[in-house]
Amino acid sequence: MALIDVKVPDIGDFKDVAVIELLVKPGDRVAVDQSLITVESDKASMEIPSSHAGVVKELKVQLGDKVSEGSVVLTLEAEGAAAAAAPEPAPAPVAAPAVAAAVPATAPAPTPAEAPAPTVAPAVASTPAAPHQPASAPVLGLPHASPSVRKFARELGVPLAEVKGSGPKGRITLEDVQNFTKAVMAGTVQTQAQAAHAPAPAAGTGVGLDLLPWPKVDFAKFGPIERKELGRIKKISGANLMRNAVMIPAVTNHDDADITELEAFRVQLNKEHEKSGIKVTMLAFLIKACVAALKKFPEFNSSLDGDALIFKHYWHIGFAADTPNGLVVPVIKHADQKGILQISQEMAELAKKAREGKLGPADMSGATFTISSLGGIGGRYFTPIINAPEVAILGVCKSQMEPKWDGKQFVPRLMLPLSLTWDHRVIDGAAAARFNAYLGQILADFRRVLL
Ligand code: CAO
Repeated sequence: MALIDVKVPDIGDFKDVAVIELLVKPGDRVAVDQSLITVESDKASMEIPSSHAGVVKELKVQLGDKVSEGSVVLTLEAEGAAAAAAPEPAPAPVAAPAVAAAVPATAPAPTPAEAPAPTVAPAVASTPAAPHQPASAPVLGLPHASPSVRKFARELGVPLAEVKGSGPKGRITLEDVQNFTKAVMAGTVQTQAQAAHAPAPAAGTGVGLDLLPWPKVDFAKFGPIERKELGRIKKISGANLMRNAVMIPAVTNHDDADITELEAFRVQLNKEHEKSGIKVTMLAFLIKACVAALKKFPEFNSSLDGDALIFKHYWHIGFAADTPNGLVVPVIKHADQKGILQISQEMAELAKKAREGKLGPADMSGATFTISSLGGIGGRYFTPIINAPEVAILGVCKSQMEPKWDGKQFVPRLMLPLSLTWDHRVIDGAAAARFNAYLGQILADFRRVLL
């Protein structure tokens, strides 16, 4: 094994720059171009890459040492071709530090008060310093932080450019990243990516909703009152509903489906299965019909992931259930693989569990689409709120006999009101209208489910 001295390569005009970070220690195995130390002048910081691959034997610098081109950083037990060859270090890597690029040679160096010292080290700590750039191409505005802080930020997904540094010359410290993360979690700070997905600001204002404070009224002034805390489910679902209502650009399409024949079939089915104890309601047919529509229009069975869509190749249908404690959404898993009777039976079991407050997290997770049926209660149409991260929800109201023109005369038809709410970031109005129309066709002639 050959011992090699790894030296500071050509770093332009900079001499006697301070070592501010040691990125490796004796015993570490390093690759060619892996960053070994960070040095900092009064204008920039940069990482010094390794010229060889091997195992670190001894560090020749300490924090605070001043180094220049040619200073020995460490000795390395070289591996591979370098070990067999002469132990002379390789010439300065192409990845010479870009410190010169940060401050154009002809431009006067900005004072700390004018501009924060730019950090020219690359965003990825394990990547060597950026190639030497022409002095006319300044790389300003990159976050000023050590590689370990940048690595930490990267692991947490923290956009460093948005973190305010509290260290010398605005340097971003580990604590700055931690504090930023806490603030985002607490909702007191929003990242630019979050803001991009947040609702548009009110007219004439900057970023954010800029809403009036909630009205504070002393109700007791007007009559007797009683205060009751919200139940656990209401508290949890309230926060979710609020987020979904505010963050999703939702649109609702209303339509009607002719279920005259389907209702007759349902009544017939219930007569045949009277003894089995299974009761088939319209909701079971709706679940099956929705699966068919979701298969035809897959974006309705997707979720947004940043700028991408995740298409799910499974069809788990949630259904809103009204319970004494509040609204819950149990999920029929793999509804595509189940028949009407099995779906009806599972729905009855889940609805019973829901009313008894016995649903577990597994019963309520994994939905790809939700149906909220008020059919057993009444109403015409409503605008259900999408259950994020799903992208659409179907609201159903009570069916009614209505006169329909068949071309020659008015005939009584049983019409089911449908209200489809969809996320306009994912779905367009035309697709929503087609989805409803297709759903209507299936409900009007359920044989189409087989197609
Ligand atoms: N049109 C006309 N009648 C309907 C119907 C419809 N669209 N849907 C159901 N019905 C009838 C049923 O056939 C049943 O009639 P019978 O008692 O004569 O047999 C009756 O209404 C009651 O049905 P159901 O509500 O017990 O059964 P379901 O399968 O339709 O619904 C469940 C089950 C759990 C979804 C329902 O009980 C429930 O909780 N619905 C409320 C959902 C809700 O709150 N949504 C709003 C969310 S937003 O706040």
